[in-house]
Amino acid sequence: MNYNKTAEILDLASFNAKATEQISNTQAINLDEAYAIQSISLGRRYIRGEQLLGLKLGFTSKAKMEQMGVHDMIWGRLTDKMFYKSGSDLAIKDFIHPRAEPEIAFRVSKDIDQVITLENAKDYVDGLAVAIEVIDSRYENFKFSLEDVVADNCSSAGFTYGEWMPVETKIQDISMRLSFDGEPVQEGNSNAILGNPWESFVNAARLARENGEVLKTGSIILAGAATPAVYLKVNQKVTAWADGLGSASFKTI
Ligand code: OOG
Ligand code: MG
Repeated sequence: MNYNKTAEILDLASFNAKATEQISNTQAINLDEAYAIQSISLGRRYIRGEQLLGLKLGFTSKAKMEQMGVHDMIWGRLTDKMFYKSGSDLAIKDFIHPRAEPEIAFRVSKDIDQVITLENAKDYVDGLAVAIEVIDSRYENFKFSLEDVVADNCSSAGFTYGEWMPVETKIQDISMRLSFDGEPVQEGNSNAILGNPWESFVNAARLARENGEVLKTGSIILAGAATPAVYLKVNQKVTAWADGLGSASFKTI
């Protein structure tokens, strides 16, 4: 397996918004190799001037695992190029086959340099927000194995979040919804995310630590979708809402 070549193929597929073949169709790939490829492909983004903004977890809900036919939690990196301010336009032509999913975002309040537990997690967060993640697999037909999707930075392509709410805001057992033009297209409960979305934050901190990434002050963590993702088309107002957190939106053009 040529890690650099595979990372280049995936990075260019993203850069040019043109799908590529699943790696596992032609080559054996294990999870360690997949994370190595993800890291190299992100290195190409940093060279182009992109900056790391945070991490996202994937497949933290059964709904997502079932939708995509995979079985394990994964993590990927978010950069400033993927960030859309809530209320802004998102151009479908910049993506291959984008889908949106409702999420919860955490903002890190101080560098995380030790093990985080559910008991002390709030000491490291100064904001919670409802978020929309836009995922866009670089693989044809949005089909992949767990290793394929990890190498592809877990389909990370875009995200937005609403207003930051205080860390004491309730995020367990709250209703969440994704709407297109005011019509609900997915509804769920935040406990679909690992039984408690704070578990996602604890896991993100652990995974970052295990992989030598420091979660710096101001980093954004996306907890993983509570519901399946839905394909986007042009000319839609896409809104995520979570009870007590408010809403976030963008318009597709
Ligand atoms: C992989 C990304 C999964 C989530 O929230 O579960 C993810 C994919 O479904 O393409 O972001
Ligand atoms: Mg997601």
